[in-house]
Amino acid sequence: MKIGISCYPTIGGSGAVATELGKALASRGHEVHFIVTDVPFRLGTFIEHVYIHEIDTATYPVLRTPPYDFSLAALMAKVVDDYELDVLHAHYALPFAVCAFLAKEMASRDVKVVTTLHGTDVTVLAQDSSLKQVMKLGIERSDAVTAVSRSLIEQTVELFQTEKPIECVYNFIDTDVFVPKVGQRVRRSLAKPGERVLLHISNFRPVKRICDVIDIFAQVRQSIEARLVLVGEGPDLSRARDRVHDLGLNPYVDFLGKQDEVAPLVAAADILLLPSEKESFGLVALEAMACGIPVIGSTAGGIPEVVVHGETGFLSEIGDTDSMAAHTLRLLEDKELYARIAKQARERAQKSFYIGDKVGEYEAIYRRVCGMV
Ligand code: GMT
Repeated sequence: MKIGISCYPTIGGSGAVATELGKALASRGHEVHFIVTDVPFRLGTFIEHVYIHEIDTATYPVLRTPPYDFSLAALMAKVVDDYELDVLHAHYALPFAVCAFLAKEMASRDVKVVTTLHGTDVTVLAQDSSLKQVMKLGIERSDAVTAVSRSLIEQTVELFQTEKPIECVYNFIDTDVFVPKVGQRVRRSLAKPGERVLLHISNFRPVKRICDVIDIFAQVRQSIEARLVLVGEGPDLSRARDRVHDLGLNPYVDFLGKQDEVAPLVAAADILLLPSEKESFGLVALEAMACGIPVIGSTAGGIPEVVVHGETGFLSEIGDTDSMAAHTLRLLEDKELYARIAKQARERAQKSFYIGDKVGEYEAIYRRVCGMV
């Protein structure tokens, strides 16, 4: 099939999922066209069957802001016609689902639109009434809509009061890339022998509760030698730096900034911290599990669908940093418990979130909307 994919190219779970999906589809012989503002961060070098179309936004003195969304929709329509696309897959409702709807109206071919809801498109942006209606249009006019967890489906149905069927296709992981122990060399450069490594990776937005990450670490360090490794950047980065400074933790915390290739870093850690306020899925939790790293997190959104409490990590109420710190210490002080959770985490990642299965689920949806079944 010929599939167009639009996503945010910058660091973030939705872009990572869309890019990995595109690469996997191309490896299965599909022709994949990324229609984007920039080359997606995980795309890497040349890949057979993959094409990239970058948006060129019009500027003109009378325009207060460049009409990016219209340029995107126009480019989508052009790629649909020029390359005879069967499907446009929009990752993140705003603006991609709406632009895909416009492109479908403009194109000469009957292209089908599949929209995948990733999280804050629904849980944050749709709280704004001026955006909610336009998102509802994008969702309801899609030929198929998927969401990355059951929790996100429930929230979408409730918020939009929509009867549009929404299918759950969980995020997936390549367990040949996210492998236990590939981080041993990285670990030696991050921590001294005997020091335990706690890791958090995110886009440092308020929903990630970065100060909770630091508070959990502060409590853990009162009992054991440990370091905190923070990967990523975003609006709460300076708050995080201030908190670390105020708690006198500077010597024990590393801010690594944005990193493209996180597998060796994840595998170098002992614990992944994800205390989010909102989290539709938590791709990083799955990445950690695949590396055999237990997850300590909150029960927000779809996290419990990924991390099974007591089996692949431990979950606590949002904001309960005492409980999260206690779970972390228990895991780090009980070798047998740690080994059991680590093993179960890897097994769950392999069994329930296998890349081949999830890509197959998307292919089945494409075939169905195109009437190929
Ligand atoms: O919705 C967002 O916050 C953006 C998005 C991203 O691009 O990072 O993250 C969401 O999509 C990921 C991939 O499906 C999920 O793993 C994240 O849980 C989700 N983030 C939130 O719900 C906060």
